[in-house]
Amino acid sequence: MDADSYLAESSSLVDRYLDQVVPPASESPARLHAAMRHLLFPGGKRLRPALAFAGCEAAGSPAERALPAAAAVEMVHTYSLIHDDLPCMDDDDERRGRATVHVAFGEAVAVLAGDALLAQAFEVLAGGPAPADPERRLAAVRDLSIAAGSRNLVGGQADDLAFRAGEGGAGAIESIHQRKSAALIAASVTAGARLGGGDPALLERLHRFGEGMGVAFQIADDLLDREKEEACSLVRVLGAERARARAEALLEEALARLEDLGERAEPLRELARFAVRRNR
Ligand code: GRG
Repeated sequence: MDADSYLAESSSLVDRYLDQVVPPASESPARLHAAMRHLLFPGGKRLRPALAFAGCEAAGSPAERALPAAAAVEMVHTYSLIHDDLPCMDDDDERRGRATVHVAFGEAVAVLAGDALLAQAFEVLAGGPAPADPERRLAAVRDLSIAAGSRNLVGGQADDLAFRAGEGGAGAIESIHQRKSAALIAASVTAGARLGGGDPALLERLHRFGEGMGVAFQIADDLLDREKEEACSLVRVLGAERARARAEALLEEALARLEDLGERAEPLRELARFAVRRNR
């Protein structure tokens, strides 16, 4: 099992499911539904769904059981990308190799498409057809709400927008990475493991694994995107070499959290190595 084939399988599994649960572009309001689908398909690497499947397997269950979690985390991620690209935030024209949603559909529709994806992610997680006891569903809904809220994704984005180079060092930057990207990564793993029946001790370990690999993933993203010259980037304050070393150290710590889990955690290990050492 290598990360590329796991990601490819995860994509086809989650894409079929997403296609069923996200309203068709033919359904009214058609322009809104087309906008919701615009960035969702064909999508990106589908790393977060893959992490939900791998979390489920680490808990000893077949990956399919995590489908509602896998779809929900990708919907939240896609909403965050749509809003991040808006003129009032990063003002980007291109994402995932195509026009951003506000460029293709206008700003108001892009805001609404993001809003709808966020809301419907919770509908999918709470109500999808795969079997899981209601308490586990509820806990997964709570994990995802916490990751998406003002203490994590939205708050991290707020601090990122306000961040000025020179006003914060590596610690402040890692705190933003932690909230803006690692929290959703960690919630992807734990929501999948919850639907897979993971016990509290495993969930705690997986959460810490996800947080560490999530920060390392964001550092890798900054290394890939060096020409953007982001203010909130560890590469800017530490230089590329030390930033890469920090990402590797975080990866090793994260992998240590999976010790003793044997073969069933192999997909998580492979995905973590991919996320930190990738070139895309
Ligand atoms: C607007 C609430 C709100 C949040 C925005 C997602 C985000 C926060 C900003 C986008 C820019 C960015 C660098 C975010 C950090 C997370 C990250 C590296 C996103 C890109 O994730 P990938 O590489 O993308 O998994 P694909 O397209 O492959 O899914």
